[in-house]
This record gives sequence, C-alpha cells and structure tokens, in this order.
Amino acid sequence: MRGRIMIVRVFVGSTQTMPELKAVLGDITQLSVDAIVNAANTSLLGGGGVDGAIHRAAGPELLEACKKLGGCATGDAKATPGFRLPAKWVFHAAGPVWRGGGHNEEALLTSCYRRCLELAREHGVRSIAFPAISTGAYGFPQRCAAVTAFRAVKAHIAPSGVETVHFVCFDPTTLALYEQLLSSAGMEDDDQL
Ligand code: AR6
Repeated sequence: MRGRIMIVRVFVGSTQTMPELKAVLGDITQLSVDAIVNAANTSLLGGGGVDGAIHRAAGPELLEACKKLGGCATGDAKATPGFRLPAKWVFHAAGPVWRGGGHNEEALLTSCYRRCLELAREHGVRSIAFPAISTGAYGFPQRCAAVTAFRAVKAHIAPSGVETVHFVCFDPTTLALYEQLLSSAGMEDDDQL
C-alpha cells in the first residue's frame, strides 16, 4: 500500500476489546485481511470501479460463485470466498444510488456496513477492509458517505468480533475525509463531524 495510514482505536461500548479503525490509501485488492468488501450492484454479476478490480484480481471463479447467490437487495450484502485474492472472503454489498438524499440513501448505506459486520461475525472475520461504497458510479457525496460509513461501523462493530477495520481510500481527498473522522473519533457527540 502506498501513502499514509492513520490508525485510531475506538471505544465502542462495554466490550473488553477496542477495535482498531484505519484509513489507508491504495487498492483494496492488495490487502491481506480476512475479508474485503465489494461495492457491487444488485445483480452481483460484476461491473466497473472496485467491483471490476476485485473480479479481475480474484479470477473467474468469483463470478461463478456470485451467479449462485441470486442477486442482492440494495442495502444488503452476501459473501463469497476470495479465490485468488489475498483476502479469504469477499462481502459483496449493494450500495444505494444517490438520488438527491431524499430516497433513504443514508439508511441504505448504513445497512450495507451493518450487514458486512454481521457477515463478519458469521464467518469469524477479525480484519475487514471497506471501500467508500457508493461514492463512485453511484454518486454519493463523499463527505456524507464517509460520515455515514464511520458512524455505521462504530455503531455495529461491537457484536461483530472484528478487531481491525481498514477504510480503503482510492484518492487523497477521500483519505483526508477519513483521517478527519478518525481524529475526531474520541468525541462523545459526533454530530459535529
Ligand atoms: N480499491 C479501493 N477503492 C477503489 C478501487 C480499488 N481498487 N477502485 C475504485 N475504488 P465504485 P459505487 C473506489 O464506482 O459508487 C460498479 O460498476 C472509488 O474511487 O467502484 O458503489 C458496480 O458494479 C470510489 O471511491 O462503486 C456497481 O454497478 C469507491 O471505490 C457500481 O459500480 C466506489 O466506487 C457501484 O458504484
């Protein structure tokens, strides 16, 4: 991975463990974590952006596995093996298309992150990497997406058993947003984010 890495430990409740949240700049397909998340579409049959990169790196077995899943509702996520990726699992999340903000977009994006953490629990995943779901082809405003992602992870990580979360940023602007969120992570009231 190139670029900077910011790491923060976040206290998320009454558990003994304190998960580590990291913002990293780079290509999610390169990460040796238990699971990477794909910003997929409801067909789960591949596409451009990070979805295309993940399918290319995982090999054709990934598409064959996806075909058996029967698609995915917006806000949901489904798991496949990682095949030729360093990651053991891929969690394919279907993010919402941004339609101006009045169509439940934030709740649906929150649901993607929550579902991935539920899959992490089911599959014994301790380290997970998320791309900035819905911020490319699906047009979600970057800052709103980052705040939504960060709040969703903080809200739902405790029961998941996940110890390390990588927020993988593909450009320096996204990285700067996540670094700002991580540096505010200790605040009780994150409405100021
Ligand atoms: N590693 C990490 N992040 C990446 C990578 C990568 N290799 N490549 C792109 N990104 P997008 P969406 C970032 O468009 O908006 C696909 O065609 C990218 O800079 O991949 O959820 C699917 O099949 C951006 O910040 O996903 C769907 O049809 C983020 O990943 C549709 O696009 C998400 O951009 C999903 O659109």
